[in-house]
Order: sequence, then structure tokens, then C-alpha cells
Amino acid sequence: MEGWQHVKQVVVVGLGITGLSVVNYIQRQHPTVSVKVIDTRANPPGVEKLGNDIEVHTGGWKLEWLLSADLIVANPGIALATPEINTALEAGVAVVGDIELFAWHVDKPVIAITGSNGKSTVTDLTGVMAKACGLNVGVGGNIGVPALDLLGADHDLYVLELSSFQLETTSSLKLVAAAFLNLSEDHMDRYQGMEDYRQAKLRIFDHAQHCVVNLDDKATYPPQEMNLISFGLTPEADFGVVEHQGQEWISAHQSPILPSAELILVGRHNLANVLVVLALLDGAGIAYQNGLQALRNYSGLTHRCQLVADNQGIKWINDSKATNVASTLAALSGLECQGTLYLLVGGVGKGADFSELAPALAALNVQLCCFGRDGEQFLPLHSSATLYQTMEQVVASIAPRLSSGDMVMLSPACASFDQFSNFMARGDAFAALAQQYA
Ligand code: UMA
Ligand code: ADP
Repeated sequence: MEGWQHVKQVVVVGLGITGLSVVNYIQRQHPTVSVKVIDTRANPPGVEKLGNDIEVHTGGWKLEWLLSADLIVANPGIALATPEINTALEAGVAVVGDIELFAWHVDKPVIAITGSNGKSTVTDLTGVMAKACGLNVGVGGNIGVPALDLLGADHDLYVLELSSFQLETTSSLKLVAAAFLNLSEDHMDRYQGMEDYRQAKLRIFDHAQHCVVNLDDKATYPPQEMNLISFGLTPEADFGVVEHQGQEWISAHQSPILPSAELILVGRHNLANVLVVLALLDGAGIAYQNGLQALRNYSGLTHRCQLVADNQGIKWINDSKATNVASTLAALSGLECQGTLYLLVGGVGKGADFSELAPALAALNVQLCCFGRDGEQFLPLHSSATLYQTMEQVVASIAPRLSSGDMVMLSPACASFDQFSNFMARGDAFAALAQQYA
């Protein structure tokens, strides 16, 4: 319970599911501490779930509350560089995030995962395998279940997905094993550049016993001397792949464990994700061999390259979770489409440079369908690019042209907040359109 000794007055900034979890946690664990909530949005999600005893200020800041607090708990959506938070920091008020409160409380081993892409897949699969190994495991964090909501359920192990936003306000989380999967451009509207973004992610290793790093991406390596476990699609990696009995096998320290072809999960990026999972479990001292059947059966999460309709030879793929360029590139690489690929891109671009997509698009028989707030930014990438306002308009326009062998894929390389509440709502809307037109 370190950190709470002198705290009497907490201000929670930003509601959403994180803010609610923080309020509930404090009321449960520290009932004598007074809690106030600020959210800059006029009608923030979750406000209706707060008890009447909580003072709430919405629609803007309230600096006097911030300055009179002993502790500010900030939602990951609020940057520390926000002027009002900065003023509080300069006045000596401590600012933490929900993950730091979790770190103060937790007394069981914790595994954590960060990176630009693959976090949720690795987090979920680590949980699935740990469960198959007989552990009572709590899975949460950026994946959508606030970490504080996991406490109190008698877990043996926690597996947390951590965003760079969450890591910015976390400084004492002890991890039995931590992974930094990869680094590619994302959130450039929040960071000053790639190095700034990388430094936020590297914080995951600050108190980690085992650091899982990507042999093919040196940006994932910590600068300081640490206990490293590497992964990569090569025999050299601690968790890698080797040729054995005429086929590719997943390997641990060059010893074959499982033929890659036995996985249901598709894509080379997902094979890399599997290697990370094994490395994390091994680092945490869990006998992953007992979870190999669960690994074979794992088919992935929804909204990630998910087939949502397949009718008259036309496949509809929902990859709504592709919210940056690298994830869309991963979806395009190794794609099997006999006819025309109708690729739906656009939304909130987060200041990204989309030009990297152009060579991948040039190699495909593609019709680029751009929509949403920053849809226009995709127009120079391919001669076929056409601008629409909404996803509905795209689908209504292309549906009469579709024929057997074609594929319609939503892999937008953008966040969804301009037209949807989150990537799940966007993916569900796409799946509904697929059902309607397929
Ligand atoms: N916001 C304001 N004013 C406020 C508070 C928030 O404008 O006072 C804005 C933020 O700038 C942000 C948006 O509201 O853009 C989202 O906040 P929210 O209320 O939806 O946040 P939560 O519901 O608490 O969700 C957060 C994470 N959201 C963000 O980091 C933006 C969720 O990750 C996470 O699942 C959840 O906590 C539980 O840990 C989502 C996400 O998009 C999926 N994460 C980013 C990513 O994966 O790329 C980092
Ligand atoms: P995250 O939680 O980091 O956003 P997800 O597992 O939800 O990661 O996957 C997000 C998107 O990135 C999906 O479109 C998925 O197909 C793609 N993806 C998953 N793993 C990787 C990887 N290792 N490298 C590149 N892209 C990936």
C-alpha cells in the first residue's frame, strides 16, 4: 500500500472506465480518502455510474481542485504535458495513473506487455495459456478491463497490456516478465517524436526481472544492463523458429517445441506474437508445455483480421483494430485475395505519415476506399483512391461491383473516435454492413 500514507484528497482526472475503476477502488480500499472527479468532456462516459457522494466537475478544468489535491490520478487519455496537469506538477502535486495504484497494491506476480502492435493478442494468449497451465489469472489493462478491477479476485497471476500512455504515469510496477513487442509510428499527436514515444514504452522494463525484446527491432532493447530474452522469426532468437523434420518449428533456445503449421492463428506477425507469449511464460517460471494444446486451438481476438462474412466467394475481413500504419501493413502482407481487394482506410490519423503504405498497395490489385476525418490523406497513395464520408457510403457504392474472389477489408490505419465510440463499435458496424450486403 506504499504511496497512500499521507493522501487525504484525490482528484481523478478523466472518467471513462479507468476513472470509474479508480473511484471504486479508492472507495473500497481507502474509504477515508476524499475523491473528486474532473472530466473535460461535457458528458463523459461513466458519469451516470458515480455515487451522489462524489463531487464532479465536467466540461472543463478546475485548477483549484488540482492544486489542493495530495494526489492526482490521471486517465491514460490525458497527457502529462497538458498545461493544467503541468501546473499541478510544478506546484508539487503527485500525478499517477491507475497502473501505479495497481502497483502499490498488488502482491502476486505480474506479466506486462507493451509495443505498437500485437499487445492485445499477446496479452490475451498469455492469459489463455497461463489458465491452461492451471493458474487463476487476471487479464486486463489497455485491453479493456481496468487493472484495478482485477484486484480482490484471488488471482495467482496478472497479465497486463500497457499502453505508452499508461506507462507515462507508472513508476514502481514490479514485473516478473515484461515484453516490448515492436516500435512503429503511432500517437504522434501526443508525442514529440519517435524517441519520446519509445522512452515511454521502455519504462515497462524499469523493475522487470526478465525483459522480452524483439531481435529484429533494436528499438525494443533497454539501454541498461538487464536480463534479456529475445524473440524473432529466426533460429538465433531465444524464442524463435528452426527447421526440423522438413518443416518450420517454434523453438526455445534452438530446441523445437511445436510445428508452426499446427497453429490455427494466421500470419507471420502472429507467429512472432506466439514466440513472445512463450518467452513471457518461461521468464515467469511457468511450464508453458502444459498450455501447448490451448495454443494450438487459439484463433485470435475479434476485430483483428477476422473473417466476418464469406458469401458467393466474397470475403469480408474486419481488422478494425488496425489503428496505425504498421498494423495495416501486417494485414496486407501475406494476404490471399484472388480478385480485387477493396481496402477501407481512414478515421483519425493521429499525425501519422501514411506514405509507407504506398509500396504495399502498388503490389496489390486494390481499390482504396477512404473515409472519415482524415480519409483525404490517403488519396495520394494509390491511383484508385476514392473519397467517401462514411463507411456506409463506401459499402453502398462498392457492393454492386463485388464478384467472386473479391475481398472487402476494413484495416483503417487510423483511430475511430471521429465517427465511432471505439474500434469495437467501428468493427461491429462493418460486420453489420457485411451481413447486410453479403
Ligand atoms: N478525454 C478527454 N477529457 C478527459 C478524459 C478523457 O478529452 O477528461 C479523452 C481522452 O483524450 C481520450 C478519450 O477521452 O482520447 C478516451 O478516454 P476514455 O474515457 O475512453 O478512457 P477509458 O474508458 O478510461 O479507456 C482507457 C484507455 N483509453 C485511452 O488510453 C485513450 C483504453 O484504451 C483502455 O482500454 C482503458 O482505459 C482500460 O485500461 C483504448 C485505447 O484506445 C482501447 N488505447 C490506446 C491504444 O491502444 O492505442 C492507447
Ligand atoms: P494492439 O493491442 O497493440 O493494438 P492487437 O493484437 O490488438 O495489438 O492487434 C492490432 C492490429 O495489429 C491488428 O490489426 C493486428 O492484425 C495487427 N498486429 C498484431 N500483431 C502484430 C505484430 N506483431 N506486428 C504488426 N501488426 C500486428
